[in-house]
Amino acid sequence: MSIIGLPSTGIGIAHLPNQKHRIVSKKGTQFTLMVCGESGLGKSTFINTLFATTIKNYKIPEKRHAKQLDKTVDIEITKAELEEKMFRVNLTVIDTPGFGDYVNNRDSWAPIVEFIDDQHESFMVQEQQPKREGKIDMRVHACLYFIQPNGHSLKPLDIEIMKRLGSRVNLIPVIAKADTLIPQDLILFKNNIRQAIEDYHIRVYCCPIESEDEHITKRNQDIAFASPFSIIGSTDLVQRSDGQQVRGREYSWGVAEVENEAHCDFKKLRNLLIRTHMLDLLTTTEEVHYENYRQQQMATRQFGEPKATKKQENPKFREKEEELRKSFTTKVKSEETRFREWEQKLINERDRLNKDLEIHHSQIKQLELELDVLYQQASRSGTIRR
Ligand SMILES: Nc1nc2c(ncn2[C@@H]2O[C@H](COP(=O)(O)OP(=O)(O)OP(=O)(O)O)[C@@H](O)[C@H]2O)c(=O)[nH]1
Ligand SMILES: [Mg+2]
Repeated sequence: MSIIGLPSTGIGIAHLPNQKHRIVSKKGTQFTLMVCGESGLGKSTFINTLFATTIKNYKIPEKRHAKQLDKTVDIEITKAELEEKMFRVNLTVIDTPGFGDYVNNRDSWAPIVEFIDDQHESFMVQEQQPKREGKIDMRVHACLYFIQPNGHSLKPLDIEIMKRLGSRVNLIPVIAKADTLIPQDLILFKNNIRQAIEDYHIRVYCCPIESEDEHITKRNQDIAFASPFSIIGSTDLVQRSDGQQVRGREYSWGVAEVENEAHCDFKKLRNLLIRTHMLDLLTTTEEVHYENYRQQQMATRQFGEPKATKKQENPKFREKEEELRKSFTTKVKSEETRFREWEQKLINERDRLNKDLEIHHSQIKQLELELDVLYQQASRSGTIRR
């Protein structure tokens, strides 16, 4: 991890309201961002894009931070230190494996929810220690939930996961790969998502709007109006028709630009996260989400009592278990069939032997009768005595 000076536009902490700014700037702060959502929606690409566009004066930002772009299989943590006018932000970005890889997707979110709870738990335990300095704080301040750009609305799995996340963390829904939707469809899609969020009572992060400064109120309104934020991710520099090099994705019809507000809301989202609303995200995490967790735990546990380990099942293990159970059942069934066939064979053999026995019995009877007749004839003729 290295200290990286920011360009003059900075991360904006220097513009925060004075009092709060003084408190935070004294110590520097820890800001943790998490991305999650279905597999292949561009979460890892977004992280690379964020680093590449935020830390502008690093010589080769791609080389410094670029994550290998293949399927993310484990929770991955990337850290960077940002500095502006003597103010430090320790930025932590948490990449998570996408859902959608399991036969049974229902619990694929479990490790993510568990991770968020674990950070609250770990902070709470550290607060309960006699020595509270040097606490390690990885509580998630903002969780970006990537929505597939299907043009319809949220899927049942999205709704289920977003509900669970929204009650634990500042949840920020984003529309992935906005370059794949035409502008009219994007507007309709946004409206449908907003409606679903309302209908299903999903709790999402709403930034405060009112301010004494008119410009700030207007800016906040623009940010709030843009949600769910549409994003385009790319670290590639491509050439626009006017010859300018921009970050974006090249198509036969032109270039989809990451930082062009007419193409997507990446810039608004980045501003919200690390410029205009970072402090609000920090305070709501502390005062709302962490406090909720603390109160819930305190209601069921004694002070200092360890958390009851209700181990969440890992979906991968569950699949394996399901596979084993199926193969076991098939084996038992085939053994049972084999046993029944063998039993049937024995019964048939027994019947055959019984029949043979009967035949032999009747033959013996017949022979005895014949013998009797012979005796009678012989005794009549006086030759044989019985
Ligand atoms: N069209 C388009 N493609 C994108 C965008 N962002 C990423 N991609 C592409 O989508 C593919 C998957 O990107 P990743 O960043 O690996 O996706 P992910 O969400 O991290 O996937 P998992 O790690 O499997 O969960 C890559 O080929 C990216 O180049 C985008 O904004 N638009
Ligand atoms: Mg990934």
